[in-house]
Amino acid sequence: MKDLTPAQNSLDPIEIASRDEITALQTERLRWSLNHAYKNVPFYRQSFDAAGVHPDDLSSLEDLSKFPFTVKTDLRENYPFGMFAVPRDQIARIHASSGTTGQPTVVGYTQTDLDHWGSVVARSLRAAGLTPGDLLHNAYGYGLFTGGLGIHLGADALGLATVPISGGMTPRQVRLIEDFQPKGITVTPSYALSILDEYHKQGLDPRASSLQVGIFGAEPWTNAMRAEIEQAFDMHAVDIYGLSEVMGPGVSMECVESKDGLHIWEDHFYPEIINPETGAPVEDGEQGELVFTSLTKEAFPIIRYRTRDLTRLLPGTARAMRRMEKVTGRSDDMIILRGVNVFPTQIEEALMAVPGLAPHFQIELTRPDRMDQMRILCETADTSVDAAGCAKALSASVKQTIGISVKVDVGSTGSVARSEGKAVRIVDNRPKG
Ligand code: DLL
Repeated sequence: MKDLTPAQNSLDPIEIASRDEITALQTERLRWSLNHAYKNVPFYRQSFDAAGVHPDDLSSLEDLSKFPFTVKTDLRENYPFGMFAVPRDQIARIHASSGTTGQPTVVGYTQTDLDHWGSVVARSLRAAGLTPGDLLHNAYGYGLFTGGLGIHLGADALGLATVPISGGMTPRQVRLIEDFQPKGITVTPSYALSILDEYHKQGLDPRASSLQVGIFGAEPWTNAMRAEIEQAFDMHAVDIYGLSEVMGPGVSMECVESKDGLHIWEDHFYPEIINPETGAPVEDGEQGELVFTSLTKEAFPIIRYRTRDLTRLLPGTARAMRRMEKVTGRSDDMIILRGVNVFPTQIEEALMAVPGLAPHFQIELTRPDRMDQMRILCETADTSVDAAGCAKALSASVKQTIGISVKVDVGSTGSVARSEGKAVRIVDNRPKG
């Protein structure tokens, strides 16, 4: 793999600023953001008043913990535009979450917000080793989802040439990578695996492709998966994180030269980690739920938003701004099986360690005889593999490393449902209620 480390002089000054400079900028911006939300969004006025706090109560960053949290249902209850802090005619873009679990969450951006979004995504793409003039194959979905259009904004801002292919039509994805010779690909890790399958189906060698870096996010994925993808494509694989409520992709990004977690672009997004049970902030380095406050957003300021993503904060390395560790999972995706907490990423890690298994999997939950049961559906990498042996090896490894008994069904190649965007890892067939 080629060394893609960006030139130090191509970085934004804030990427190499001192901690004091970052703190000073954050404090000033946080004060602005709290005031902006309080003055212009009735929801925040009510929630601050109810908690007995006022934006003027903030004199240092630590004071933020006095302010109330915002959760997904708050956004749903203000559907569609109730959380906007600017008049409708100043909104330049709308995005929304898919709403598979309820009412969609609608977010808005002013032109200035879009410019900021473009700049943090540009910074992220540069951290992945892309430079002006490079060709980018953007296979995140275009539409209400922030993935496709968010990456596109940043690619424009950095001066890349974008192939806006979006997700789906996998044979065409392979054909265009082969014909256009992009240097980078932006895609969910699970859809990258579908593209990889298609390479093999067409009898093409993915290691011979032009791709030098893949920028993967929008769903949890493990370092074991990184190793698999890097090996399969002979390219770097780096992690990009974000969520629509906070902006979209580009809230944090892993650097290609260090691959040691994701630097949060702290000049725009202020992170905290809290204990998910008590809501109390925890020290850097401790695991908990990630909470974000926007520092510059005009249309949709967001104060102490509980992401439900579990991670921890670490000091800066390749950049001055702090890192978040690769997300273990969402608290909503945590399965409690007979008292043991399990995340799909743990199953992914166990599965990737069994030779002969393909990296595709789904977890089915059922409740026979009022006892929760987990079944892992996965598949062999090719026809020569001993499926029964692999099933035994995976269930033994899950028992040993996670401490739970699971059923494993190893089907033939192609038997597990494929993703064209975010993978559906858990199929919950337990009785409702
Ligand atoms: O998934 C934004 C995005 C698009 C990020 C493209 C990266 C690349 P939402 O649809 O609002 O936005 O979903 C946000 O996805 O709270 C996490 O649970 C999960 N997620 C996003 N990136 C990562 C990642 C986009 N790198 C939700 N690792 C978040 C783990 C991620 N989970």
